[in-house]
Amino acid sequence: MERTFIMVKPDGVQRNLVGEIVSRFEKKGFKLVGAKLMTVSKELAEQHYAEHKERPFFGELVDFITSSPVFAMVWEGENVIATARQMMGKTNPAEALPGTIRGDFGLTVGKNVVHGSDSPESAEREINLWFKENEISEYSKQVDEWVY
Ligand code: RTP
Ligand code: MG
Repeated sequence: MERTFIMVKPDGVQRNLVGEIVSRFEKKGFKLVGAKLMTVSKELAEQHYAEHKERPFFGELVDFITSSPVFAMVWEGENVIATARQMMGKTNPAEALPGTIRGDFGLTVGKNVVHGSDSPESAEREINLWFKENEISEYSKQVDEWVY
């Protein structure tokens, strides 16, 4: 079953949106297999956003993500990587459709509430970067047979 890395960014935690965001993925039918509130080190932030290190906003991005705790999660389900990206909406909240997380709650490109892996390769890299093996729980739910 596919897994993805989702993170409520510092603005989302500060604005009390953790429950709302968890709830959306839960209600969709995805399974939460890992979660933790954590303060991000500069090293982890730089590794996470390594693909953007030549971009002019890289410094700001690292400063922002380390400025206050984030809520890091691993979600599991069929096609969860692409579907979670749809549920998050476009990077720029001004372009994100109503009904998406960024469309409903995001304010600016920098403060766009949530992060989600953008491909199977990113998902694998990010899950391994953020979570130890013993922080992820494999389990079955009664509801599974109703979902798939
Ligand atoms: P994310 O990685 O956070 O899930 O967002 P994304 O895939 O939709 O967007 P990405 O291109 O990976 O950019 C990562 C984050 O960098 C910030 N950003 N700022 N100032 C700018 O022009 C700019 N462009 C991107 C955003 O916070 C974006 O989420
Ligand atoms: Mg990205």
